[in-house]
Amino acid sequence: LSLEERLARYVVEGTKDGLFEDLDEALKKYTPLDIINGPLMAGMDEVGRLFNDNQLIVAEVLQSAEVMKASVAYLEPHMDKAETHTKGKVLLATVKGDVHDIGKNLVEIILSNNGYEVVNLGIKVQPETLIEAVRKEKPDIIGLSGLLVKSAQQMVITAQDLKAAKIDLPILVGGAALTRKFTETRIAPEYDGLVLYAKDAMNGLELANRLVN
Ligand code: B1M
Repeated sequence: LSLEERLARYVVEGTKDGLFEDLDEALKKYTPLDIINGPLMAGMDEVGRLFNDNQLIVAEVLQSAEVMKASVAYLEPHMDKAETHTKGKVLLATVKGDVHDIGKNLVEIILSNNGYEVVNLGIKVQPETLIEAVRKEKPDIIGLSGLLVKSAQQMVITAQDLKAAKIDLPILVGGAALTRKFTETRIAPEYDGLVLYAKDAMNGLELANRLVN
């Protein structure tokens, strides 16, 4: 197998035997983000497919998630860090009912490596918890992540609840179940402030940079 195929395989098989040596090897050729968005994500997509086909059980997907998390943690010190003043504060959450946090945590790493102060509220965050945190932390941007189809709907509800609480800070949304179209036609109309869709973590950083400048 090629290096790229081996990297994807660690994720699919949920094994770390040889993983870190291969990550070191990959770092000679690729940037950390290219490794994550390329072979590791390809592995995760395969896991999603196999799971959908009932060829994997949740416990196995959890092991794959563990490999992904360990890889991201291993690569993190190698990522570019901007030596800048604090650009702004971002409150991050995976929405109510959703436990997926690998993408959100990647967004946290990328934002904090690029001058943002990030308050990560974790997973299954109820709108009320988010509203309380907005009042306490006074962020510049609210970032919401969700991977389930029902999470997209939950973002609509969250936007309505934020609006009812008279909050109109920019919201950045991302996650596999979302699209730009859904964001623009279903979430944004329910909210007074801006709602922007980020297709990946880097795009999240670009949008955040545009928002705070
Ligand atoms: Co689940 N899961 N899962 N899962 N899981 C999916 C999402 C699914 C598509 C798999 C499938 O069936 N093909 C499917 C959703 C179906 C649907 O609703 N359409 C699914 C399901 C069904 C479920 C359960 C319901 C399974 C069950 O229990 N029967 C259950 C849900 C529990 C719940 O949430 N209430 C469940 C559980 C789990 C595990 C716990 C086992 C595990 C998560 C572990 C964890 O996160 N700690 C898991 C995993 C790993 C996946 C897949 C395989 C991989 C997700 C992932 O981590 N990708 C996933 C299939 C897939 O996506 N291919 C699947 C890697 C990550 C880096 O990508 O999070 O998309 P992602 O983030 C991307 C972008 O989306 C974006 O940036 C990142 C890239 O740079 N992004 C943002 C994300 N958030 C952002 C926020 C931003 C900006 C960008 O700004 C704020």
